[in-house]
Amino acid sequence: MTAVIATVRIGILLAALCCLTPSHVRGYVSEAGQEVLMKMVYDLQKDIIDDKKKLAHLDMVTQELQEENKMLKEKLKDFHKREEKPVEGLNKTLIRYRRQIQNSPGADIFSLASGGATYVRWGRTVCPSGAEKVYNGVVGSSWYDHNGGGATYLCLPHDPQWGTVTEGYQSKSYMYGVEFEMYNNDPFLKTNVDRKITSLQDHTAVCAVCRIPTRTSQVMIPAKMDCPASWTKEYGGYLMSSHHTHKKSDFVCVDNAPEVNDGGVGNQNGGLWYNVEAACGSLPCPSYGDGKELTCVVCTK
Ligand SMILES: [Ca+2]
Ligand SMILES: [Ca+2]
Repeated sequence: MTAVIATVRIGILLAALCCLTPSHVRGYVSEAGQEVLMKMVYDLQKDIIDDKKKLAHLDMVTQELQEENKMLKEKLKDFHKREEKPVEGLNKTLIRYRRQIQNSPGADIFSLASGGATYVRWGRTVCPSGAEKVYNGVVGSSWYDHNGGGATYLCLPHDPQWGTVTEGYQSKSYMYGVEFEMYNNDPFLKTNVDRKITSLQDHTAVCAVCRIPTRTSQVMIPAKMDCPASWTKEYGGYLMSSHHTHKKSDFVCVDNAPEVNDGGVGNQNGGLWYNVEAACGSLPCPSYGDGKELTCVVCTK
């Protein structure tokens, strides 16, 4: 636009000067003055012509650059189109091959390179199909009302090995067994306990440490019963944790149909497991709902 305006202005000036001849200035200035003036006019006309040429050249360069820019944009668009399709296809092929490998006989050979994935199956003594059991045991934690000690739940083996032992209590940090505290709220299936058991109340909790040799990642997802696409569900159940008036602990995913340690039944109250219920407020409702028992699922990939 600036170039166009400049061209128009120069055009007008040129038109005015092109008609200026010695006869126009004769009679107003001396002969010498006329000569100087005409030379100046001549030089100015020459400069204007040069500038016009330069402007025309700049117009041409601008036009060329605009065309080149348009062409580059088109090329970039084509490039993106060509690149997206193969990457998408490769991802799908990779997922398909990974599944084939994981499900093929002798797939555990690949675990030598991959390392496998481990997780605790809270509430069970056995591991899901495809997983190997590292060991099973009973659940341990701090006393439900002690301020200190550990805040996590541990899967304690049945056959502990001891180092140097000093009989009697000296250290002031303790480990207790964990039992279910259900009130009248027991969402668990009873398919893995004695038929006479109608509630898990006061039953000692068990656990198993499991390893999936053919997968390398594991995650516990709260408030879900299914795993994301391309992940394998190991087990699902309900979230449990300590009572809100007791001391803080972590949240664990307890199997949907727990087993219990029959020898450990009784209201002994070491560590205590309570079902975790949703509470609306900062938690978005109605996706969540007041008093609903939160589910959970453990997935591997
Ligand atoms: Ca109890
Ligand atoms: Ca409830």
